[in-house]
Amino acid sequence: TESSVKPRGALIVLEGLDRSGKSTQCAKLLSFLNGLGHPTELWRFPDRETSVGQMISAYLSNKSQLDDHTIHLLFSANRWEKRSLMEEKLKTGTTLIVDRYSYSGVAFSSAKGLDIDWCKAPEIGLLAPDSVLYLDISPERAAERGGYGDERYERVEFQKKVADFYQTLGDSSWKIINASDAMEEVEKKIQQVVLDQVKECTEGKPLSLLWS
Ligand code: FDM
Ligand code: MG
Repeated sequence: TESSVKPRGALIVLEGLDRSGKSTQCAKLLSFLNGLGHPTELWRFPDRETSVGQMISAYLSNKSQLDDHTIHLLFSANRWEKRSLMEEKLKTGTTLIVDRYSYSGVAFSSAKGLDIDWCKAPEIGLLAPDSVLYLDISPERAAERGGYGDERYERVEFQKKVADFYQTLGDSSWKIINASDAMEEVEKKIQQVVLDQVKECTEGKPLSLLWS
């Protein structure tokens, strides 16, 4: 039968510690997919452009202090405020590459000592990624890469705890990419995974919801 339904885009999430190379790889992936003619956008969380995002940005740069639960909920709200646009983009055929998502939300807040299930709760009902690519690097190795800036969380001891929570969160569906490899190597591995996923979405893979 004839179908007028446009193939949907894929929701691709990159996760990893600070300095794991996510932002560089996201940019490379964006031009790769666009070059192949796949309509693609690069998003990132926190999205510091919105008013919630500005509160988050002030917190991260130590210009404001917030209770740990409060900032957790702001990070989540920052995803919720983009949820309907995200669904619209995907359903109209745009692939989204997302630099950090709910897994950052849960891993970073849990690493501060908040209960992991409490951290997951406000993420329930957000769109589930089609692929999570985890850029795997040791906290020590990441810290060697040009060092951290001076935002909150950019300390090696804290990043170690975050890495442990990422490990707890990850399941067999995650694609673990060795981020210590040469940049071109990492780039190629990501391209393979993502092309497969884009194809599955084109062939009718349904969208699903977190937390599953
Ligand atoms: N971060 C990011 C969180 O603590 N929770 C979240 O939900 C998200 C999306 O914010 F340290 C942390 C992770 C990082 C900091 O992120 C800023 P970028 O990617 O460096 O802008
Ligand atoms: Mg950072």
